[in-house]
This record gives sequence, C-alpha cells and structure tokens, in this order.
Amino acid sequence: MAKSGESGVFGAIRDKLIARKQDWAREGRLLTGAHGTREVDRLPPGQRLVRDWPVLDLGVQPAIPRETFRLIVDGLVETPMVLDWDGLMALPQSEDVSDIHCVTAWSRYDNRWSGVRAADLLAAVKPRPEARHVLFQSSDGYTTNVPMPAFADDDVMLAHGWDGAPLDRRHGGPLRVVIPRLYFWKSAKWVRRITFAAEDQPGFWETRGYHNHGDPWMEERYG
Ligand SMILES: Nc1nc2c(c(=O)[nH]1)N[C@H]1C(S)=C(S)[C@@H](COP(=O)(O)O)O[C@H]1N2
Ligand SMILES: [Mo]
Repeated sequence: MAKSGESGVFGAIRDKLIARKQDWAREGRLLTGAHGTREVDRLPPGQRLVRDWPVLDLGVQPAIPRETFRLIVDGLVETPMVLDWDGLMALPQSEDVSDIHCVTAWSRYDNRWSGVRAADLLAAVKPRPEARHVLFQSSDGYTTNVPMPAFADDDVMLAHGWDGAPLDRRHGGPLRVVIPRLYFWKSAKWVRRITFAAEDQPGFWETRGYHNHGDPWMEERYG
C-alpha cells in the first residue's frame, strides 16, 4: 500500500481512506460491467452464452469406428502421413480448455478438449515454407479452410475427447478439429484429410456467403 506520508491522527485517517480506494481499484468496484471486465471481454460482440451444446451439421453424422479411422495429412509437407487410430494415439496427447463461438450467435465457455495439439502434428509432418493455407475435408463431405498461422495457434486441437469422455459422434467423433479463435464452422467435425497448400481454397460455408477468415472478435460473419 502506498503511504501518504503524513503523521498524526489526520495522517492515519488519510492512509485508511487511501487504502480503501486502492482496494476498490483492485476489485474493480463501481464498474457497471458494460465494459472492461473479464466476463464481458470474454464474450465476442453479438454473441450470447449458452450452457447446453447445440449440434450443427449438414444432416449427416457419419459413423466412423476407430478400427477403420484414417486421417490423411498431405500437401506441402516434408512427411505426409496416413494416421490410423494407433498412429494418432502415438502422437503427443494434450488437453486444452477453450471457448466455442458459433456464427449463429451462441458461445459456450470452458470446453475441455483432449487430443493432439496442431503444433504437435505440425512438428511431425513438417510443413514446407510455401504451405500458407490449411484445407480440411470431412467424412460428410464438409470442407473448410484456415490460414496457416490460425492452425498453428497453441490452442488448436485435433480432439478425440471432450470433458473426459470420448468425443460424441454428433459433435464430430471420433476426431474433429477445434480452432477456438475462429467461429466454430472452421472446426471440421469427422475430419478425414488435412492438406497444406500454397493457394487458399474456400470451403462449404466460405463459398456460401460466410467470411473467409471468421474471427469472432472482429465479427467476421459474412463476406
Ligand atoms: N464435418 C462437418 N464439420 C462441421 C460442420 C458440418 O456440417 N460438417 N458444421 C460446422 C458448424 S457450422 C458448426 S457451428 C460446428 C458445430 O459443431 P457442434 O455440432 O459440435 O456444435 O461444426 C462445424 N464443423
Ligand atoms: Mo455454425
């Protein structure tokens, strides 16, 4: 605590008032909550918080047993791979807690994902310098695309678990992509192929009026 430096009874009172005001500042007292507090900053513009977890897809939820699961990782990489389930599990396994922001305006906090960090996949396949875009293909025919730096973020996961249990088929199990810093349509469910490319290739929603990048904090919904 900063001392006012005065002696005597007035100094003591002054010190007490200063201490209380310093406490208020530390606690953010009298803030309206309209701006500047962590909870508000956590919810991107135009979003509302939900507690359940909506399911959104094209109407097909492919069944992919772990026995026949394959993930192709190809394109501009030193070491292309076809990972079966054991191969996926042989990569470093991690957990990450992150928020979901869907372009249909719901957000869901604190999703605990388990799986392989994109950073660890990148270390294994070693993209070439010309690889500037990442293209995803899913078993339901869905496609989406992100710039390389968005895929390389440390919170990006290939997730096979959610909240301590295997990821539900409805939510993209056995394996989906999770890219928390972009709208959730960029997070391909039932992912079967990840291709590193020099040229961008807009995916399913990106060619149907949605933004090519999709940053929720910039409200990049349509474009
Ligand atoms: N394969 C595939 N991935 C997909 C989709 C899809 O239709 N197919 N929909 C996207 C959209 S629009 C959203 S909002 C999220 C929904 O994921 P959830 O059903 O787990 O909430 O998945 C994204 N990934
Ligand atoms: Mo979505």
